[in-house]
Amino acid sequence: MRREHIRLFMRENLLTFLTIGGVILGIVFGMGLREVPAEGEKWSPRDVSYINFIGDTFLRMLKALILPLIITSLIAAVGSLDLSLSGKIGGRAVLYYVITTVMAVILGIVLVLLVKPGRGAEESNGDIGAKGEMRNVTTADTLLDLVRNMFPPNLVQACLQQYQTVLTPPKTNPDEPDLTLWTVGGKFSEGMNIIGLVVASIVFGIALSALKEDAQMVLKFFQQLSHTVMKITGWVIWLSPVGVLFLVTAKLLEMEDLGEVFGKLGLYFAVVAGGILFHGFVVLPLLFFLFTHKNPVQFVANMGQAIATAFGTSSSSATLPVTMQCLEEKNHIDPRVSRFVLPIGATINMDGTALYEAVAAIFIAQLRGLSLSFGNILAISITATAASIGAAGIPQAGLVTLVMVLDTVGLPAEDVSLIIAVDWLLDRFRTVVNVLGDSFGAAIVAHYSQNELTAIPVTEVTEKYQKNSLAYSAETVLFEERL
Ligand code: 7O9
Repeated sequence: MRREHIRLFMRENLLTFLTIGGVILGIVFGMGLREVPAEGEKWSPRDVSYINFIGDTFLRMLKALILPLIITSLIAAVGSLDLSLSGKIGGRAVLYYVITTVMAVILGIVLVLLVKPGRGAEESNGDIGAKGEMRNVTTADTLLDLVRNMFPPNLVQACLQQYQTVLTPPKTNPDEPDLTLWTVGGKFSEGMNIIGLVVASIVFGIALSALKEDAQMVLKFFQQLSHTVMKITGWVIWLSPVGVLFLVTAKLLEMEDLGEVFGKLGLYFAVVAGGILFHGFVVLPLLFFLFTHKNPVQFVANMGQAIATAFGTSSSSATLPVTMQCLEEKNHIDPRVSRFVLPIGATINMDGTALYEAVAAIFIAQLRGLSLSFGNILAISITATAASIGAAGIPQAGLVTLVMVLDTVGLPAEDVSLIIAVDWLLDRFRTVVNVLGDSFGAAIVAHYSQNELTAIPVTEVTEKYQKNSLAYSAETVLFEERL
């Protein structure tokens, strides 16, 4: 009886175990292989690129799914709801995003002020790479770019490029320190304009739902397309154990000095990692339990596949297809909610990133011996929240958003280099919690929207969902009968 129970459990979660095993093996191999080259030497970039090859191929497949997935899911989900209900669901999601992001930032700030990792820490001398480029941005321009990118003039171009304000120094004084005196221009730079595509897909979905029967075929088309993408996701997911293994191994081989993570920057690392994990694995599960009265441990366990993929890829957008699969197939969240709120969450809800940016800015200020007023700390919290919301809409985000936060307290962009040595590892933790935050959000919103959702007619999307949960309960019943 017991054995049967365990076997069924193992079979259902085989892939998750394998993927978590892949992450662990990746760490073991990475650490082990680092010792192979002679003392003081390391693996050549070419060797690392061969090891990374398999992981990179897996990542490419996941990334290929993002564009079709977000467009079709948003259109299908919003199109199958009426305007007022999608407004309510969207509103609830955004409310959740803002509240949890602010909670994450406050948690981070409290921790960094209590622990003071910057007092007494030595300065590390990481490489100052992007220095020259990072200097010429102002926070105002960056936020305006975000809004501009919401309304792309050309939707095909939006799949490839996003708009970026560029500042050029006055000819008379190329070293002019005051950026407001620089000439303002603009250009399109590499990278999908995700905010623009999300907005356009939502508008398209609203139009479909407004047209009702007149657009039934188009709606059905997008719903079926969205299923098709999820089908492919189901195949790609089987590659994740091997994919994450090689991604993690290659990353560990590529890193200069692991000593720095646990040495000079150790306390900083501990504050960020501790804060992020506490938020994702204690605060959010508690909120989930308070709001839904469901078991958060089971919920998180069901997201295992997505968590392992997030850690392996350090990209919540590449993990999005997996997150959606876990939410719908394992946690049985209504696809009309998950397909609507998950792409939005992946774009604007980054609790881990917000916490990280606030802690990083205060850590650097402590390191520099700068004393921060309450006003400074408030400014940091607001910019860190805004930066995490806007990150996906800002060309070449990543460190630029941290530069914005540093800017609020007058710290120079170059200071980013002080923490770059541990960023690659913290990124993985941030990504895990960003993905968890989106998932809890979808579940809480689905819980509050249950009654309204059952009131509207079943469409293709719901049909599949109900089939799934039927199949699930049938299996459970069968299993219980066997007992
Ligand atoms: C982390 F909606 C989607 F899936 F289509 C989507 C596509 C792209 C959503 C977001 C993006 C995107 O470009 N995001 C992005 C995220 C861009 C720049 C920076 C970041 C921040 O990433 C996190 C971090 O570094 O803290 C983290 N790596 O969650 O992926």
